[in-house]
Amino acid sequence: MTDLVTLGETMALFTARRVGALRHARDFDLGVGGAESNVAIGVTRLGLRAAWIGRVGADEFGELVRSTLAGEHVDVSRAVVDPDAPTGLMVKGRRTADLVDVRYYRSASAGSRLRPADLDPELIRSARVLHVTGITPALSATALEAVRAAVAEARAAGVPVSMDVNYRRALWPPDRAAAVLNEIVRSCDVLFVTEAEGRMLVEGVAPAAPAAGDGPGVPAAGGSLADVAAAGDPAGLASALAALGPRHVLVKLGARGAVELSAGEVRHGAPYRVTELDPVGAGDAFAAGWLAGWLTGADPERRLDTACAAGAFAVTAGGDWESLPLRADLESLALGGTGDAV
Ligand code: KDG
Repeated sequence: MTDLVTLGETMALFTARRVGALRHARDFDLGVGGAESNVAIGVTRLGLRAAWIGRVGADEFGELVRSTLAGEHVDVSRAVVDPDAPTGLMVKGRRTADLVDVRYYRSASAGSRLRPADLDPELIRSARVLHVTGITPALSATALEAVRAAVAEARAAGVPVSMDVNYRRALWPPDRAAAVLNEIVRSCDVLFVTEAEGRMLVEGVAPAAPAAGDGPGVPAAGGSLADVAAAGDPAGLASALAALGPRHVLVKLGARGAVELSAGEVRHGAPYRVTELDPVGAGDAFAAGWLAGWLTGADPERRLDTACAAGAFAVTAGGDWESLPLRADLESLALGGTGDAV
């Protein structure tokens, strides 16, 4: 049985090795990245079973995507190889030592041609959770329909739906994103947002986050619930989002940790102090950590802590998913082996 089923686009990812303008990069690391497959890898590393549905081109990069996910024990048996479109590309540069910049070459890619017929309804019906993101609906009309169909299938079968908003400014404007994603949020059980994304959903305000990437995830310095409240009102935002339908709302606060609203109770997840190398993928790690805790019946404090620890781990090395933790890594973080819990 599959614990988590997800669908989306996974691209080949070129990462410049040297800091500076991309035009001066001389060599690149080649890997893969995709928000949904990052979550699938994240839960698999924490001992669960995950399946990824998506399209890749009939090319070397498509092979790379499938073999990388399979190598991480993600079930890719439903991945479609599309002979008529290439695998999408993502290029990651380091404009400065602290500034990661991400560019996409994915319009008309195989991944963006995902469609409802690519879904395996039986796989979705038999899963314990369906995880979707706000990236896939932005890729094309058929990809949006695929997300809608997957969510409808899950709901009809009583399978909980999890969604990470993952707003990507490079893909669509905030007003269109808010309108489309609001509809999906209403069918969700679990919702992951940054504060800016949450405001976009409830107020239609454009997130100030960068065009791509995950936002800062959950790295660095400490913060109490009072600091959190002073910096905005994440608990209030969580209630406004819960009013749309989700039973669990997770607001990611970057260096200030995270706030969860579940069953009317607000919890603050404390951040972990780690050295940040690459923030991209931290939100996916957070979602994977939370979902793994939820699916294994961890108590609410522990599952939120697991999410924060997984988010912290993800920023400690390059790559969108490579630094996702194993269970043993989480223990070492809690023991102070890799950083100081604050
Ligand atoms: O969440 C990390 C993702 O940004 C990355 O892996 C690629 O899916 C991706 C996207 O669309 O940005």
